[in-house]
Amino acid sequence: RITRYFYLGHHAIMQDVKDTIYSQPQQVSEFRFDQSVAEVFPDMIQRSVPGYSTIVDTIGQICARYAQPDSNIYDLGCSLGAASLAASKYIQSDNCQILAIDNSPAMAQRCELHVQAFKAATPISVICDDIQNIDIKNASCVVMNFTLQFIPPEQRIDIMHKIYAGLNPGGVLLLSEKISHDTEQGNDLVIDLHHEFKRRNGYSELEISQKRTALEDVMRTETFEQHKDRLTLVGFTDIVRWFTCFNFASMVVIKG
Ligand code: GEK
Repeated sequence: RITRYFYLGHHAIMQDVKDTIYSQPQQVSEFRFDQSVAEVFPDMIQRSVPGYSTIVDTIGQICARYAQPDSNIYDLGCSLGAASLAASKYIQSDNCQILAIDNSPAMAQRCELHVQAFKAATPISVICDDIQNIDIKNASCVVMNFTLQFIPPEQRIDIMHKIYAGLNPGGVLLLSEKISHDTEQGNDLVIDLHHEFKRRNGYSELEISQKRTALEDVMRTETFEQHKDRLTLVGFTDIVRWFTCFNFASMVVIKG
């Protein structure tokens, strides 16, 4: 296989490993962010999440808009650091630092390599730990790009309280999630459209159905209303849904 440049968000990575994890029939076990997933992650997320590159690049731009001088930017569930790298590329405010956190050692190790390769303008520190253990303080931006969906639902409220408390006034949470539609008919439609997106990106029926089984108990989606209610409950005053494609949404959630 010839090595080509691969795009992680808008960042060229010299690696092009195709995701074939579910291409053969298998006894499907629960999805984990292990070494085999980390190796194929850029290909996997690009072919699975509609608008991923646009979302990552725009997160960088939004971080630049809200980054306050002398503050922290958190990227919770950073995987290989796509959002951190985009933020680092665009942030102009002085003396900011980006804290990129992931509890998967395989992801955090690879993220560290990417960060070192890009010599980011705003420094990025990669931390391998669970979001539950991380203190959020003096934050102007907190990014959760498709991470909250992997946190058990009953633990989500505490994380949101922690983020709200750690954000400075005028700070933002950048939240992207796979969401369920609140009618069965509408939900079936967005799921079908997403599966067609995956087929058109080369995934077979077998890959789509085995991945779905693997994610069943690990990724628990909620409706936009459920997200909105929780965000409002913890104190956020403005939820700006700036991206939607099928069952994927990105929001800027502002602390007034
Ligand atoms: C991107 N944001 O490319 N603590 C820390 N990390 C966690 C936890 C936890 N409790 N639970 C899951 N993760 C990235 C993409 S992927 C989304 C995010 C996806 C991590 C997990 O290890 C994985 O790397 C990430 O959250 C979710 O912009 O694969 O659909």
